[in-house]
This record gives sequence, structure tokens and C-alpha cells, in this order.
Amino acid sequence: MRTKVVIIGSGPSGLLLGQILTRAGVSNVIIDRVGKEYILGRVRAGVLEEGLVKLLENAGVADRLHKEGLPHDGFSLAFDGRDHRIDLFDLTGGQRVMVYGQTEVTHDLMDARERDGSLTIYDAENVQPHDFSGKKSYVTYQKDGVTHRIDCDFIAGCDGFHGVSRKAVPQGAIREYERVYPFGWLGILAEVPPVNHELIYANHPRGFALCSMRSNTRSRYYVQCPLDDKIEDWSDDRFWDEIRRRLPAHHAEAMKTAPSFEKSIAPLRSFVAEPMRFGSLFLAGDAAHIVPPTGAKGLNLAASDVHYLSQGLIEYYNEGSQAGLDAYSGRALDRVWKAVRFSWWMTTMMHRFPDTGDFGQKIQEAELDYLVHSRAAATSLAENYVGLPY
Ligand code: RFL
Ligand code: PHB
Repeated sequence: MRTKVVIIGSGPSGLLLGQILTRAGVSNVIIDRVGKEYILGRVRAGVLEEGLVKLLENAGVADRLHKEGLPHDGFSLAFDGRDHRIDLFDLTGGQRVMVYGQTEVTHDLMDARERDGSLTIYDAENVQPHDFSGKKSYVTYQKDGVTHRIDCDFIAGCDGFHGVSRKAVPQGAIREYERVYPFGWLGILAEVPPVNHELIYANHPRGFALCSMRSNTRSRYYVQCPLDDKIEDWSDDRFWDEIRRRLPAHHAEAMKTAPSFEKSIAPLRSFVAEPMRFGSLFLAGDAAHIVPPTGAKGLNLAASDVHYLSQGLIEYYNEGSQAGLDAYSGRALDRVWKAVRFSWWMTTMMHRFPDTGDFGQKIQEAELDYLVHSRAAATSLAENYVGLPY
């Protein structure tokens, strides 16, 4: 089989890239090592920047998003027993974010791909990119005991942090930067109305808490937890108890509880691999970088990568120009590092660190107090939260 672009990974990066390319007449095949249901079962991001919403609109997959998504004009920072609203709309001159689950974005993109008839191969074993430093790139995989080969012009490594694409690059050709945080996030989904109509990011001496949502009847809540905690350590009762203790009293009293129907622990990490291009292999999304979820940037960064990469590929096929592809890594990394900085900063300001003690807590509270009382500081937070332009 031959196609122009083989996309490894059917997460949001791979699916969005595939959708944009298909609409531009650039043939592509997506290969994933797991199945559709498994991918749709992963509960992840919930906050979309306007840049991603526009990309989805242009890709023809935003109808349901506009019907069911919740536009948010602000969020709350809670600390020292009170909460303070960050008015994104006012501070950024009219920008907002959209609360709409990654699962739903993925669903919409998968549906569109099926309608367009583009090929996705699920449950492919041992996917491998080959010869991306030369001109005869191809990808192999096994399915049902048979080895298959797809020849292509380009390979897009959209296979997440644990994928095979980045690992296929010779060690001397790649540089990695990493910070691992000494805690995780325990997250639950429950069929209860959100405690507040906007998100609450809470700093508390017992640890960080986040109240998010997926709809007006479904809440997504998180608490910071030790890295070695197990899901079995966290009964629903313990979770509800803990999150209430970390919120201002009026929210704690108003919080509705119900049995959780999803519960998971995620480690927190900042990671960047440079460059993001190796011959005809391009990395995009979590395959190239990871941010801690505090700033809600992971999925949105995947989207800006896909924007730059799809532009480069379309320019190549329509105009015969390599310029966009040559510029890809630099353009993407400029934006990546700014989001890495923002996510690290927000993580540092909001979480309890094991080694900083009460001094660290006081410094955080001073920074938060400055942030909510200085328009200049709040504007910087707001413009990063709604997403830097691309
Ligand atoms: P994904 O979603 O990991 O998809 C990669 C796909 O590649 C497949 N794959 C392979 N396929 C073939 N061969 C192999 N060897 C393969 N190895 C892997 C996988 O099966 C998978 O289908 O990466 P992608 O597409 O780059 O998307 C990135 C986003 O998923 C990620 O950045 C966000 O979820 C991060 N994130 C958030 N981002 C936001 O923008 N806003 C948020 O509010 C937000 N909240 C979050 C988050 C991530 C979280 N966790 C669990 C990491 C909250 C959490 C808790
Ligand atoms: C979520 O709804 O899952 C969510 C929201 C905001 C974040 C991280 C995760 O910063």
C-alpha cells in the first residue's frame, strides 16, 4: 500500500492532522496500536483554547462542540479560604475557553474520518517507522499475524509520550528536557452538577484541588496526591472528604456528591524533545512534549503543532515548497516552550511541594494575592490561559 502521509497514533493529534489533510486532498493512513473503544475510554483534557475551536471549525467537526460545549469567560483561584475570579474575557479583550471533553473531540474526529472514508488501522502490533532519513520512508506493523508495509512520503509521529516514533530517532539526533513533579493528580468523574459554574483551581496547605466539569450535570474533580498512592487507597468517601477540605467553605458546603464512575491517578511531568523533525519524520503532540495538566495546555499544544505541520504538508503538495516543513520544528517549539513555562509556573504556584514547607505555602499565597490584585499580573495569567496566538 502507498499513501502520502502515514500518521502513527489515533489520539487527537493524529486524528486532527488526518482530518485537515483529507480535506485538503492529501491522502493519509492512521495506525494505532489499540482499538477505538479503548481510545474513547480515556478521560483526559477538558478545556479547549479558541485556536483549537477554530481549527475544529475549519476542519468541519465543530457542530456538536457548539451545541454541547460550555463557553467559559473566567475561572476561580481559591486560596486562604476565599476565591477570586479571573475574568478571562475582560482581561484578554474578549477571549474565552470552551469546556468540551477530549473524548468528545476524539469522537467527532473519528466520526468525520469514517464519513470521509479515510483508512484507520486499529489494534496494529509492533508499528515501526523506517528509513525516515532517506527518501523511501515506510511504516510496518503486524495485524492478525501478518506483517504489512505502507510506503509514504512523510511519517507523522502522533503516538503520545510512550509511542514508538520518538524512540525510533537515533539518540545523538535528539535532545530531551525533563522535570518530574513529586506528586500526582487523582481524578474522578461523577454524575453531579458542578459545584461552581466555572472551574476552581484551589491552593490549600493539604494540596491542590481542581473542580472542573464535562457538562452541567457531570463533574470532573481532581486532588493532588502522593505519587505512590494507589486507586484502592481512595474510596469515594475519602475523595469527597478530601476535596471539600481543600475548598473555601461555601463551595465545600454546596458540593454535591455521588458514586464516581471513573477514577485514575496521573503523574505530572514537563518534557520537551528537540527538534521535532528528523528527515521525513515529524513529531507532534505528546510524542514531542508533555506538560503538567495545571494550565490545561497539553491538548491545545497538540493542536498548534498540527496546525503548523498540516500547513507545511499542504504547502508542499500544493506549491511544491519545503519552506513550511523546514520551519515546522522551530515554529512549534517556540510555542511549546511558552506553554511549558506557563504550565510549570501554574503547577509551582498551586501545589504543595514536599520540600518547601510553610515558607513555600506563604510565598504561594503572596503570589496568588498579587495575581488577583494586580491587573498586569492577572492579564499575563489570562492571556496564557486562553492560549498564545498561532
Ligand atoms: P495521545 O492522546 O496520547 O494519543 C496517542 C495515540 O497514539 C497511540 N500509540 C501508538 N500507536 C501505534 N504504535 C505505538 N507504538 C503507539 N503508542 C501509542 C495511542 O494508543 C494513542 O491513541 O496523544 P496526542 O494525540 O498527542 O494528544 C495529547 C493529549 O491527549 C494530551 O496532551 C492531553 O490529554 C493533556 N491533558 C490536557 N490537555 C489540555 O489541553 N487541557 C486539559 O484540560 C488537559 N487535561 C490532560 C488533562 C491529560 C491528563 N492525563 C491523564 C495525562 C488531564 C489529564 C488528567
Ligand atoms: C479537566 O477538565 O479535565 C481539566 C480542566 C482544567 C485543567 C486540567 C484538566 O487545567
